[in-house]
Amino acid sequence: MSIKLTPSDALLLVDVQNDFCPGGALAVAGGDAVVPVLNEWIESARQGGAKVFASRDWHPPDHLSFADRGGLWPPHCVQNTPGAAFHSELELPEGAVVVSKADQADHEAYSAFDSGELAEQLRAAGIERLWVGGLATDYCVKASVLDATQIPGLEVHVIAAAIRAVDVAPGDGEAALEAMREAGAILENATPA
Ligand code: VGL
Ligand code: ZN
Repeated sequence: MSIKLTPSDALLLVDVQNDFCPGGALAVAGGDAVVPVLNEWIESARQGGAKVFASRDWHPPDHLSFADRGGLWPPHCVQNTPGAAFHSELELPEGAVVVSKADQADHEAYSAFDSGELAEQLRAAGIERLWVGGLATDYCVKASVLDATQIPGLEVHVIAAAIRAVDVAPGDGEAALEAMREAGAILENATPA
């Protein structure tokens, strides 16, 4: 099956940043493999007049999620560093809206919906279907998808081929898929037209 995107569709690219790709500070196995898949969806969005949103993890150097502050993670996605940049092969279209998150030192935010701005932008644009891919399945993709499923009238599709998990514990990625399905998201195997 192939999907044709329309102006009432939006694509949400979650944290496709260097630090989550091989060689990065918090590398996700196969993280860069989401890029060519997402580029196809981006092209389809361009052709169909769908909106494109790209979230980014955007931490200050003293973010509370970093190990030196007792957090879970090595320093990653520090604002204005190469690790925080989008993957260089990601073909972000003109007019893509960048959503920065977790940019306050004392607040963690895995969800692209954390600030409330994204939900408002989707509402204002009359978006009825949201297509989500990116990194990482078990953190920011999951948190964003779970929040999206709470928006009345929004159909949420997770692009199966365009997500990869951190898997801090084996099975975390699988559990995240189950949680997203349980919340009403559709795990999508279709390709874009
Ligand atoms: C993420 C761990 C820490 C993510 C962000 O984007 O999934 N994971 N910060
Ligand atoms: Zn982070």
